[in-house]
Amino acid sequence: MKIIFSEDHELHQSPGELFLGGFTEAFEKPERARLVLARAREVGLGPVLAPESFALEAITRIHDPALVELLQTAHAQWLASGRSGAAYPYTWAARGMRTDRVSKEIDGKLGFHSFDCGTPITATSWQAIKASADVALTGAKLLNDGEESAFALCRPPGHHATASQFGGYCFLNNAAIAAQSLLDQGAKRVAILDVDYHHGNGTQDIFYHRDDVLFVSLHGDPDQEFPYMLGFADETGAGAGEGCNVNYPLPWGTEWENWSAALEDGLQRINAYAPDMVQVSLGVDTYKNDPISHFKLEHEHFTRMGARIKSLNRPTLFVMEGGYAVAEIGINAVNVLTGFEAA
Ligand code: Q9C
Ligand code: ZN
Repeated sequence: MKIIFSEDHELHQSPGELFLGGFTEAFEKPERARLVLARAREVGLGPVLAPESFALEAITRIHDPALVELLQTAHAQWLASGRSGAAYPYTWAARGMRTDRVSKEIDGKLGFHSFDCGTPITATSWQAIKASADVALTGAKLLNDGEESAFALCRPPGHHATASQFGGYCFLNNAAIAAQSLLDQGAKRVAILDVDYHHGNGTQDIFYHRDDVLFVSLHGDPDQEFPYMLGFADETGAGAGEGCNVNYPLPWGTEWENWSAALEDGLQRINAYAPDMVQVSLGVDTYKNDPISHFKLEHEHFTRMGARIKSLNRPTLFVMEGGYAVAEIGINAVNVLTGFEAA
């Protein structure tokens, strides 16, 4: 399986995040992608390719141009307003406040285009964000050119980002951008299977009213888990997209037995949809030792996950999302890919 990877991911490094009542080291850090790449090389998964550079139009097929511009200019505006360090949003349009206008001040813009405080923008973040989208787009192009599978080793991740808002360590929705690219290159239907521990609220929201993308997500019950305000089972799509959104919220402590039962149901839904292409939003924060998550999957379960995804028998693009048990992220992520290839 070809691997698409850019060293430019290193250019995004969060100075830290709020956690357990203090400001601590960020969980989403460059070492994650380094270790996934090292493990892929160690097992000889396949050749490592640099991404092509795509025009911003591929991104604005999904995202609000105002978000794309803010991601490029936010840090300079932050410095111009007299601050140092990274640009952190900290205030949002809560109920009763105005969402029909955007402040001219950087703090107002950051709040308008984000939904959490854990996703800071540094002076060089944009280069990493753009490279991550290019990695996903290059993967989509490989599938379109006839590859049976590819691994887009994206960082920063993407599935929490909506059309107009960043958050959850995500800035641009790499998976949504890639799926749109597949559709624009001729696919009629794309299924996205999101196995990250957290609900892919951005991907769901982007495609919620559409029937050309089926979104299937297994994740921590939002009654217990980030992002708390989306990802419930009664969210089934709307309008033309009714029936094209499938959520499996699962409780803290979920082990392989119940996780894989939900996966089997999701695979059936994908088969019934008969997609031309499949994408997997590959987060491995379902691992038992993940420091911010509460599922109980073990190394071997990631291998079995990959084998079951192979049963869909469709061209498949894996797009890297979360996973914060850094010492074991390489084994877990690459186990999915070798499990897929061996099945
Ligand atoms: N500070 C992804 O896995 N909040 N994003 C965690 C701990 C945000 C996870 C709380 C979690 C976002 C791509
Ligand atoms: Zn996650």
